[in-house]
Amino acid sequence: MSVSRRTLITTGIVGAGVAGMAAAGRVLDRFGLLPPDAGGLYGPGHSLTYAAQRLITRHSTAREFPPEKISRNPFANGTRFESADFETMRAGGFVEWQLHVGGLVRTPTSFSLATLRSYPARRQITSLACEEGWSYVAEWTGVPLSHVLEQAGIQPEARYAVYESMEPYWKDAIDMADALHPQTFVAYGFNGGDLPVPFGGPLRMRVPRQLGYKSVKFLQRITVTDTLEGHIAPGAYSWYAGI
Ligand SMILES: Nc1nc2c(c(=O)[nH]1)N[C@H]1C(S)=C(S)[C@@H](COP(=O)(O)O)O[C@H]1N2
Ligand SMILES: [Mo]
Repeated sequence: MSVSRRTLITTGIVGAGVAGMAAAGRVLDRFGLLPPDAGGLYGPGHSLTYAAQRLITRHSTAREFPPEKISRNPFANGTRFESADFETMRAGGFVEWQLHVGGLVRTPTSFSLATLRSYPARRQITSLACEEGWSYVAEWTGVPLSHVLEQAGIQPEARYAVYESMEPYWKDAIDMADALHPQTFVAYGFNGGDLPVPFGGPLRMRVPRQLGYKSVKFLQRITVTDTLEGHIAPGAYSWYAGI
């Protein structure tokens, strides 16, 4: 689907005044450009930002860096996750770790780390940028999320990938444009080694085109859906965090 600038102008999105916001919202929705939290905290301004970002960045890639730019002291945020079940799995080298993929897929499938590692590995040196202002550059190794989803078989109604951590609260979602984007990884490697626990090991989502909070750590479950209703509660963070 392509929306030309002319279409946007004639439908009144570009330069829309406050009165045009509701109409613009309907048009954005028709073109799949309305973020699911549009009616919430951020309102029409946020929707227009999302629409503009989507039109401009749908096919763009996050900046990749040369190896010498890898941060010497990357900062691991929120490392206080404590769970007896997690510690048991850690003691066992995470052989029991499973990534469950379900929802709008042909075959709900659970993947062990060994299975994920058996798929063609991809690497990227990208920046993880926290909304608080700090960032670091690291090399991530993993499987493109698109590959994992294709193993389970994506159904045509799919619009979102909802994903959850083993850590309570950490549940988020991306649209299919980001889920199928080649830089969106299910990552198990970090700077040449295994992904360390403080950085979300053994497995985390890596969404380099969005802010750090979308890169959920201790990834256990992905559910493909056609809506976010009933899956994602409007939170403190904006749903779309494109950079
Ligand atoms: N499970 C889980 N995932 C998480 C977080 C967290 O606290 N727990 N923090 C998020 C935020 S706000 C950021 S900025 C990044 C931080 O990644 P880092 O620990 O590699 O620095 O992870 C994101 N994913
Ligand atoms: Mo963050």
